[in-house]
Order: sequence, then C-alpha cells, then structure tokens
Amino acid sequence: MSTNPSLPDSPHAWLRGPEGELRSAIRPAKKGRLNPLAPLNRQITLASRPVGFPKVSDFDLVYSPVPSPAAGEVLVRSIYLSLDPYMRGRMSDAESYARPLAIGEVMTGGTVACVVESKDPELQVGDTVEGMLGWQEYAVAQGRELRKIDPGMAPVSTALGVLGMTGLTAFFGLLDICDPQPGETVVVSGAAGAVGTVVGQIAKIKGCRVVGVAGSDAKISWLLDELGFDAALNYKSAADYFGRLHELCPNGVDVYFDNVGGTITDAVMRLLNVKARISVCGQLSQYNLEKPEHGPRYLGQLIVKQAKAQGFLVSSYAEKFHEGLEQLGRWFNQGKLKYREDVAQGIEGAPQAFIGMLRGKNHGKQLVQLTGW
Ligand code: NAP
Ligand code: FER
Repeated sequence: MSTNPSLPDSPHAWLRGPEGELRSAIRPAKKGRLNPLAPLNRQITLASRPVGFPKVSDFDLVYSPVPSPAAGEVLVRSIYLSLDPYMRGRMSDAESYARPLAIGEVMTGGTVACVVESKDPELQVGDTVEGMLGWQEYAVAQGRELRKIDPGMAPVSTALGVLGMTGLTAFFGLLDICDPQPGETVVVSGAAGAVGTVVGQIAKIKGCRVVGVAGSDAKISWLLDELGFDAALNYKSAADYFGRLHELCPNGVDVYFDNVGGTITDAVMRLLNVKARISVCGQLSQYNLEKPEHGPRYLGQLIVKQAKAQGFLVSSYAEKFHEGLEQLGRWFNQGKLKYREDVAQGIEGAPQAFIGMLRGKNHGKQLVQLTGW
C-alpha cells in the first residue's frame, strides 16, 4: 500500500474491514501540505497489477485537492460510478485496444455526475452529465467530452446501464452483427448482467425465442419470471452444458451473443444452425485466468454451418449512439426494457464491489453511489 504524503493531519488510521475491504478513513500524513478545511477528492488508484482475480490490495484510496476547471472545462461531482468487466483489462499491461493504466493512476470508469462549477458556456451548475470521469468523487473535464442527461427522462443511473454504454453494447452487438429474425433461437451468456439482460429483452422484442445462461437460481428465476426469457440455464449447477442446452434449444441456435467464452461457448458452438450468427462481445470466463485456457476446437463448426462470428467494440458505433439511445429510450418508456441495479455505497466500496461483479454477485448493472442525487 502506498502512502500519500499530501494528506491532512488526522487522528484516523487507514482502515480495512474483516474481508480486507477499504473503509473510509483519512490516513495520517505530514502536516501543512493541504488546507484541512478545503474539500478533498477521494480517488481509487491502481496499486498493483492483479495476478488472477483482483484483490482489494490491488487498489489504493488516496486523497487529493479538488481540481479547478480551466476555460472550456467543468468541475463535476460524481453521483454514480459504473463498474464494468473491461476495467480488469486496463489493470493489466497486456496489449489491448486501450492503453493499460499506470500504477498509481486513477481507475478508469464512467460516471453520472452533477456540474458544480462551469467554465463551459454550454453547461450550467446543476446540470447532470455522463462521461469517463474515473473512480473518484470530483473530476474536471472538457464540456464537449460529456453527455448531458435529462433527469426528467429516466433515473439518472440508467445513463450508465440500459440507457448507456452497456445498453448500446447489447443494441449494436445484437442487432448489427446478428440481425435476429422472428422465431429464431437466441442464446445469450452472462444473461443476468448489464449487457445480457438488454440483449435478451431486445431479442424478445424482435420476436425470438430467448435462452439465457447465468450463474444462480435467483438469476434464472428473474430472467424467466420478470424479463420474459423463454428458458434459462444455471451453469453453476449443471454438469453437462451441452446436454442441458440441447434440451432448452430443441431447434438449435441461430444467434449466440457471447459474453463469457470458455466451456459455455464450447457447448453452444455444437448447437449452431446453418447460417448462425455469433456476436463475440466479451470473454469473461477468461479475464482472471493466470494461464490462458486451451479449449476444444469448434471453429470447424463455422465452416460446416456456414456461420459467422464477429467481435466488436461498442465504441466503434459512436457515430450511431444517438440512434441507439433513441430506440432504447422508446422501448424503455414503453415498459419493454426492464432493468435492475446493484448499488454499492461510497467510493471506498468500489474495489470490493468490482471484485464481487467479476465473481457474479451482481444482479443487473453494478454501480457505486458516490453521493446523493
Ligand atoms: P455483467 O454481466 O453485468 O457482470 C459480469 C458477470 O459475468 C457476472 O455477474 C457473472 O455472472 C458473469 N461471470 C463471471 N465469471 C464468469 C464465468 N467464469 N463464466 C460465466 N459467467 C461469468 O457485466 P457486463 O458489463 O454486462 O459485461 C458483460 C460482457 O460484455 C463482458 O464480457 C464485457 O467484457 C463485455 N462488454 C463488451 C463490450 C464491447 O464493446 N465488446 C462492451 C461492454 C461489455 P454469473 O452469475 O452469470 O456468473
Ligand atoms: C469501449 C469499448 C469497449 C468501452 C468499453 C468497452 C467504456 C468494453 C469492452 C469489454 O468489456 O470487453 O469504448 O468504453
């Protein structure tokens, strides 16, 4: 754990709870470096690169002065922080589509925030915005990097989920890559998560038969009873994924939206129909492995079934985001897109909540509430 020399003098110790979770505390520091009456920004930084599953000790809670905005910038106070699997990739220095975080850097993350000071004529104090503002309570950003949110349209937290990045991932990853048709069978893995719940519901809107794969009986009941899935498999209690999925997909699989990879995907590959489409969205089962897994080789299925598998990044659809958000907003207002959020409290709770999300503790979108709305 690093020590930050620029902290206010304080009687409190650096606290961790029984499971090693970070507790809000001001660490002792050298005197006189900061004005103890000025507000402080609490930030979570990368302390060390995880080996396997991240641990709370891979993160650090640090205090810094609240920054001031320059011309064209705003100072915001974040209300909700989004926790997403891609952040695990940023903690590693393996080559990827985005640069790795440096040790000591504030963790990357999207937030919904309130403007508290503005030097951008387009944004007023009190406006609600969404942007990549990081795991911290306050941030300065260029006004043009932020999306203004209308708090009258929907709860502002949805701008990070069903009406934000994960909703758009489901929208473009399913509709653009797989073009699902009425009556087709759509399988989605990671079905009870932020992306998977939206994929399943859009597939239902398109008239498909939807089969979800998720990791608990409670998640399966929620998918079937509340989100309208036609069938669902708890992969943690099923021994034979292929056999169970075969029963749940008697007409084979036309569309597979893959959030997890690994053995679940191996089983789905054997069930593909001719001209099946696979959207490779994520490979969650592989993100925390210390050694790469070598699975069965089912790519031959793509030949035999003349099937298509395509990976994508949601950011490559940026020019069409407004279109996606308009349609998601219409479905949301019509009550066709239900959502659920798992909300941890306080920036100090973010590391534990992030690790919990990677282990499947979340139902729906994992958020952290940083301040009241
Ligand atoms: P999420 O599904 O809300 O949360 C992660 C879930 O992954 C957990 O709840 C857990 O649910 C499941 N999981 C964890 N380990 C697993 C394993 N070994 N096997 C199967 N499932 C496992 O996360 P999300 O934000 O919606 O992201 C879903 C996927 O989309 C991720 O792979 C992410 O990287 C990807 N993604 C891609 C893009 C893109 O542009 N390509 C954009 C956003 C997200 P269970 O209880 O079911 O295990
Ligand atoms: C993005 C592209 C991809 C992004 C997130 C992702 C937040 C997520 C990828 C993944 O989870 O694998 O621009 O922005």
